[in-house]
Amino acid sequence: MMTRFRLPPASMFPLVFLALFLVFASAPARADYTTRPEVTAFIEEIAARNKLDTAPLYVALSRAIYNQRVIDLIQPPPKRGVRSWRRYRSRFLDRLHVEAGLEAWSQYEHTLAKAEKQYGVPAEIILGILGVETIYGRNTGTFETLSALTTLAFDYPPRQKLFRAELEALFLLAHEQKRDPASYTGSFAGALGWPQFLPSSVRAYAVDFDGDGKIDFDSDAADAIGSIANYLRAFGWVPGALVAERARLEPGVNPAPLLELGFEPQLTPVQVLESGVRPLSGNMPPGDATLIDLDSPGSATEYWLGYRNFYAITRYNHSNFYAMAVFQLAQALRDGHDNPDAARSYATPERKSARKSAKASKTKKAKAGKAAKSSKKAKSKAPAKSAKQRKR
Ligand SMILES: [Ca+2]
Repeated sequence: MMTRFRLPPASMFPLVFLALFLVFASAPARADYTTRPEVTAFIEEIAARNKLDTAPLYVALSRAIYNQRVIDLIQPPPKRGVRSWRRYRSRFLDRLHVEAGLEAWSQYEHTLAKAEKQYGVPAEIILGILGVETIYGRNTGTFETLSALTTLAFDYPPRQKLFRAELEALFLLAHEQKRDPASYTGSFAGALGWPQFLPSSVRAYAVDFDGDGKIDFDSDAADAIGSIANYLRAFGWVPGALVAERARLEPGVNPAPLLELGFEPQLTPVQVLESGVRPLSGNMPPGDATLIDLDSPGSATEYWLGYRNFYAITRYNHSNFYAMAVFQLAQALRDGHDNPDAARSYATPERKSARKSAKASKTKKAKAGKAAKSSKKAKSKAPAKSAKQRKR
């Protein structure tokens, strides 16, 4: 085992020293961002725009440290895997999220009720977002926000505009909150605390919901709850209206032009029906809708109609998968809250159905009839659930 520690032959020394020199020579250049002209220009610009002193900005940015992991995480994977709604859903619709969500519901019942009353956003939707974002404060992220945002603002050109704006917002937030800009932690992309607001969203939409005189996303669930409700309301949440429901396409309908319309509901109820889309419930609610497709390899595409409130959830994260996971986790929590026995059975449907389908495919020929029966049963459950949702 001594070979591991054997010194390189003498002829290798110059190369070793060259390598070490390169490592140490490049490190300080990265370590101090304020040696870079684009960083000093940024400091002068935001100081002038916001009437801030430049000195604390220089101090803060000289302490920001390049983080390679932030760059690795922000980049899209080199081989983009096939998107799978089923796989995505199973990350959030599991026992952990449902149980933690019900626990949070009982723990923060009064705050959730107050938020629902004030902003019209149901408790389960707020909990759905908190669950998908951080499992109720358990995974708020350990990245030092100043360094993460500085890395993205100056060493990730594709998104530099967004992240320079967020870095500016972080300085303003720290100034307003009388905090050290280096005292914030969160996700690799600069999202903060329980609800994972970017600094600009904290400044625009966060509320001090427990009235203790400060906004605290690190340990104060009440501020997170009130701020999520305020955010959704600001993005058009309609109290008492539907979020989304399953739909089917009439035979021969090409969904592509409808899907191209994007996130924002633009189709009137009449246009939805004329284009050959049918809500499984049979009736179109008032208000505009958009068609949503949820693809999973090896399964038929699920179609849904998303309404204004679904759109509001996509403003939190611009993704149909995200908004649908929030909505379905919310439904599971509502079911579990209203009927604790249902919660126990709901907590593991993914595993149950996965076991069922694995079994069914193994003995596909022998039990073809039985498998068809069970999948029919699973399908017939969906409209029943959305009917329940509609009542709310
Ligand atoms: Ca507070």
